[in-house]
Amino acid sequence: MKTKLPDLPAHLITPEPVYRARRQLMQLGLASPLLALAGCAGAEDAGTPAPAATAAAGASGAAPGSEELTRFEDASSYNNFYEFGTGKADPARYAGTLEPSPWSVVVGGEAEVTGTFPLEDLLKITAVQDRTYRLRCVEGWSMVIPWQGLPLGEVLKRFKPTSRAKYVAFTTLADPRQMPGLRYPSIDWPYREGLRMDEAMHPLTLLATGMYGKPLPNQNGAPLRLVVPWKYGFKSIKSIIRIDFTEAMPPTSWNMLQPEEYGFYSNVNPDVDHPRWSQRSERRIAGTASKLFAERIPTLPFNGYGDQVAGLYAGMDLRQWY
Ligand SMILES: Nc1nc2c(c(=O)[nH]1)N[C@H]1C(S)=C(S)[C@@H](COP(=O)(O)O)O[C@H]1N2
Ligand SMILES: [Mo]
Repeated sequence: MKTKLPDLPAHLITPEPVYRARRQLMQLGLASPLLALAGCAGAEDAGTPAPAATAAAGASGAAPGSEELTRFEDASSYNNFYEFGTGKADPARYAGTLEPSPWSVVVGGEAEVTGTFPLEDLLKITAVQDRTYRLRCVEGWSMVIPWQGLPLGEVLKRFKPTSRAKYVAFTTLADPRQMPGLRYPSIDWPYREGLRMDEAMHPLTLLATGMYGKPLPNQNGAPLRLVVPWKYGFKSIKSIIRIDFTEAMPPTSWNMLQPEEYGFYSNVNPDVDHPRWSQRSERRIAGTASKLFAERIPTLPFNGYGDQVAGLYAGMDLRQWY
């Protein structure tokens, strides 16, 4: 059942102590916005700092290179959000026109409870948690981001999916008035993603509402985005307006565009190269490095979360189901 996969440092699998985000923000001179944790009820009591966890992180030896947090400035200025353009700086430059409030999400498909739900109601389902995760883009860069959000599974349970619900499909807003990138047919809008039900219910899967102790910046997918840390970044769909429970595997944007390059599963896998990019290694955008990209580090199977998620794919050929 358990394959031999490297352990992930404890600080990346336990809820991130709030002190760390606070320390980071103090370094940035942003300590005060933390006090305005809108809709972030659970964040303050998510956990007391655990010195043991910090020690374990350093001692595990499994961390390739630095596990420093990516700087907030980098995580919010080097983005992929094609609805605002395909350049890395475009989302930060143009996402000011996105209106994350008021916001509602349509829940449909194979569930007993369906309808249109104001974001505030979704946020009442369960407490916001702190989760620091690696985000690995298929382009070969990665970040370490302290997110705040709701475990997706806790939210989905509330809608009582039926036994026919095998997958969950997610859809991003597609409003040309708010999103200048929709002018270009870079993607068949709206941006779509999907997970198998057990992936969606997995405790690591997060519906993020904030990062670094602040509401999500528009360019990072305000007000609600998915974070699936063991999959390539493009699975982490931004600015979600629709969640559908489906019986069939749902179409997903990158798979529709380039099926040979992007599979449905898209689990981080150094052994399966993207036709245009090797997935063996990555450049971490992190911490105190004076340059944007740190040195190249090896990419880990399932982005380092294999001990928690490899079981979801037991018996599957991961080359075939890339
Ligand atoms: N709606 C939407 N979601 C999206 C994207 C996008 O273009 N549109 N880009 C994806 C890709 S390729 C990555 S790597 C991550 C980047 O998230 P970040 O900008 O918060 O680091 O968002 C993903 N989610
Ligand atoms: Mo990406």
